[in-house]
Amino acid sequence: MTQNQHPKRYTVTAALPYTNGPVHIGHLAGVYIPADIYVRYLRAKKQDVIYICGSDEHGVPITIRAQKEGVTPQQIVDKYHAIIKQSFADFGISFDNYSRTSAPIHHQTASDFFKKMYDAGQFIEESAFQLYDEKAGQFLADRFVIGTCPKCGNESSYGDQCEKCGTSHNATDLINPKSAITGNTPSLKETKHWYLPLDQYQDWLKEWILEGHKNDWKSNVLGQVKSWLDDGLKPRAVTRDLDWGIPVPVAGADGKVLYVWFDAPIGYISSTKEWAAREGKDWKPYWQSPDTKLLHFIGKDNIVFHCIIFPAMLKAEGSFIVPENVPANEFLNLESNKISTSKNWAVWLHEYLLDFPGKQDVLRYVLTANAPETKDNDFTWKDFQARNNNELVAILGNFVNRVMVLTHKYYHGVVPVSSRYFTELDQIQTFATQIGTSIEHYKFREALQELMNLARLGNGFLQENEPWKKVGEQPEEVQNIMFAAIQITAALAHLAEPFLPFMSAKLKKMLLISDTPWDEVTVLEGHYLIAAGHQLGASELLFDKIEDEAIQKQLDKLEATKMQNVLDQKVVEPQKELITYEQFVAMDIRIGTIVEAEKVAKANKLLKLTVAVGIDTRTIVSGIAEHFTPEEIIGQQVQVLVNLAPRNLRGIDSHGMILMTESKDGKLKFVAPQGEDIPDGATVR
Ligand code: B3M
Ligand code: ZN
Repeated sequence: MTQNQHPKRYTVTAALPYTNGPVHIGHLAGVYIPADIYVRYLRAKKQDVIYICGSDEHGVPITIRAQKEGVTPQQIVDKYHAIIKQSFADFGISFDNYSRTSAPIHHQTASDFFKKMYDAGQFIEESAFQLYDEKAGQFLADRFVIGTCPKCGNESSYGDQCEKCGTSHNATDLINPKSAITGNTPSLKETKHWYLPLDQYQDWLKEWILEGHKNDWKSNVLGQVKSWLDDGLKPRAVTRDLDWGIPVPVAGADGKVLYVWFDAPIGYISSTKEWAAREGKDWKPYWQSPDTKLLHFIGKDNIVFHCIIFPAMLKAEGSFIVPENVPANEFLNLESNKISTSKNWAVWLHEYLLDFPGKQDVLRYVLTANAPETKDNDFTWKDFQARNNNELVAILGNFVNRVMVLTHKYYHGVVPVSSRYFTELDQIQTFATQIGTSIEHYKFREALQELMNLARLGNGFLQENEPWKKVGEQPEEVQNIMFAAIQITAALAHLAEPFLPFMSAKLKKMLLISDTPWDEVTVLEGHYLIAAGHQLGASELLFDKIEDEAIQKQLDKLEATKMQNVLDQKVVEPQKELITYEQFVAMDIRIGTIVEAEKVAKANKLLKLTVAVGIDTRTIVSGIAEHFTPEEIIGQQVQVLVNLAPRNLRGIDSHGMILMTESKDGKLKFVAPQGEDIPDGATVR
């Protein structure tokens, strides 16, 4: 396989998000920001590039969400498609087209694709026994069934894929399968499906990826592909017995739809067609011409589909190119826990913007600086705050602000004439090249570091030359210094664009400059980014400090989510067996007052209480030490089961039991009498 060193055009795709919920920081960090940086950079390099995405509106996750919200799948996809599309736009994710797989053009494209393969005899048609939920009256495909992963033992693997080890399997491979709809153990029922004989593509895949791309694909991607190929590929069903999806376009396939992972990647092609129709272009070269570089940006759970199944489909269909790289990222965690839509453990983009309006670039920055490029990574709000305050504000913002303010102060904002060239300016070109090389190698963290190093260089330059000290005595030297500092500022405005597009636009507006191609972001003696005499615009702050309160608010929100999840999991204990009235009245429950309390040595949970129960004052050992200090419960009225046979706990005889209950969040509470004064010894019945 030859490398496309100088492709004529680029087709860049980002995974189509499922429209079963809004998008969160994990989506942005893993897929959409890296791809966005890449395409923005290519555009600045004046390359022919399209950035393609859309909503993935089929598949079981949609149906499950619809059932949960009590609405139709169509209502679900309409709702989340709108929210997702808006979030991407808000964060400057610069798709050339954002489509949806419910669009007619997609149904047509996916149907045609299947039909062409079908007509060429590329599927195996086979009746087989599949999992069936008698109670729900439907077959259980994909996420409708949960069971133990045959590969890693994860007990909550889906029917088509284990999220823990990434393995993709058939639902019937699951050990101990259960219906996600009714919880029932499914039975087996015969049904006809069409299978893609992946085994026939094994050798080709091996040569293309493991030989041809062993040096340029990321090791996490190669590792997964290798493990798949080592296990040996098997035929995979590409149709399902479901009512939500694209109908299988052949006779005798009533009630069957295309498997979502068959239709979704074709969505990249349909979205490209939609773009081409709108722009008056031809979509074909972007998918069929060997001088096109096709790239799929995805998360690690999508590797097998983009590196094995979709390429096999493209190859089988026959008229398409295959991807030249599939830069997949690992996962981003949130405050040490896995991001989860169902557990609401996420920072939702639309909610972030309500709390941090106008701060899109701060999140873009933090997510890039922390991108899970080679391993899973953690997003924490403290780190978010620190990176904003110590990096964006203190380094980048500070440099730009000093340059703007001083230029306005000394020269009314007019770029001064310079008579001296500082060799520091040579480095601007080096930075542009290094940042570009890092981006081309999908090392976005490294690229961003370099950008910040240019800002550091600017700060160092001002610090070293101290124009503010020389302004009285050496006005000409101050002009030279400020002229150079303005060049660095302009370079930052251009080179920051792929990462921080909002800041870049704002800074260009402050400098009153327009876009410059990446390769021309160079300063040499006699070649400058901003000429002497140019009038700068008004100065504004690029970033501002994020205070502790704003961060605490986010942490409190997560704490509340955690609490809610505990509550949601709490089940009311089932009723115990019936007892007789005699058994009930046999219990002697009295009101008492705790008069003394002390810790029991070497027993974390126990308190030794002295309780006045009217009849007498007695010792009771109670397991409440983790919930109360001795001091706070002295004087507390409680209910006591006084005729419980004495028990010896840690060498102390306990004469009775204090009645307790538990609050929503699991804290023990006394069942104390309310209101009126109740004397110790009063009975409870
Ligand atoms: N919708 C899976 C996901 O969101 C899937 C990606 C499709 S890309 C063609 O993780
Ligand atoms: Zn597994």
